[in-house]
Amino acid sequence: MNTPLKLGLFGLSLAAVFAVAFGAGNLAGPAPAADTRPHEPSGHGAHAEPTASAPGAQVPGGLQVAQDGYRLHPLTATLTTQAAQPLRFKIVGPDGAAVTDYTPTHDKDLHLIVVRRDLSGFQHVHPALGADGVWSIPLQVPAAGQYRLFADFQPAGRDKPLTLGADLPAAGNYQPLPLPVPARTAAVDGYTVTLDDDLVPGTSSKLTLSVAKDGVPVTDLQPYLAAYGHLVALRDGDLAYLHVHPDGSPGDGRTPAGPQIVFYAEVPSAGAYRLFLDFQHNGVVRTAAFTAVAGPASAASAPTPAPSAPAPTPSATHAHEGGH
Ligand SMILES: [Cu+2]
Repeated sequence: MNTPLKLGLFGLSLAAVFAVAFGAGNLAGPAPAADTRPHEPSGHGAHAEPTASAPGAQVPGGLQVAQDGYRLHPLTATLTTQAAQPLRFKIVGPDGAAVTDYTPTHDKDLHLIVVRRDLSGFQHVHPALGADGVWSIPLQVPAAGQYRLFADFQPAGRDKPLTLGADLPAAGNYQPLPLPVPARTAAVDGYTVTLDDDLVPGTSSKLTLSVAKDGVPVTDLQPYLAAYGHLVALRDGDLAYLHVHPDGSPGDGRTPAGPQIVFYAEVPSAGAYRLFLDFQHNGVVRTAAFTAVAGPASAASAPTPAPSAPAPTPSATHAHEGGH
């Protein structure tokens, strides 16, 4: 590097330093490294702000084990297929201590989703919180493999919920299953659930699900988690956990008890998603699962099935403690 250029770069660096130090962006004309505007606490520069706040532009939840100072800390090393064993974990806060105070969302301090990384074996459960900040629940998974845990919670004092994710293995002979093909209907225990809308990439998508039993529309759904349904949506490929919220709540004077349940889901990209709807009828909570594709059908990854495809998909299992 020749001397004049070196000096020139040195001058530019100095200009940047001065620009930052004195907030004088015009001190040396265009100062490429200097951003005199105050930085957002999130660390995003002002330039990134408009897109970062647009729906779907944020990093989806559930992809990180730590975010915004909070960390999901499993205290159990493995899951088991043999019998229910305690699964224990804590949420460590920015102060390094286990979080013990939460703001309930959908009636619960924390929602725990457990699903195998091939999107089979879904469970949505509610662990118990100990005084020491340790969450615990007896858990058994249906088959061996690598599982993803999602903790969906809102620490007290924080203005929005957070979803952290961590992997835990269940030892054994792992037989991965292909993603079920996209479908408009899902059957569970004599119920048929129909998905009436399409996922739209990059926006908040309205999703209308209709519940029928033996072909008759169900109009007496029971409230479950402060809604007539609870929907979890995971992106195929990386298991991004979509933010989904119900439209209306039981008793608000405008939300019927079925047959339709309406949600809004923030769909970050084109591609395939697996939707899991929990709904309660006649005192039992059931889960209907769908594969849906946002954007063109070609957006869904379509891996070629193995020649000797392993057999039957164990249906999504659903474990619930009582009391709902
Ligand atoms: Cu829950």
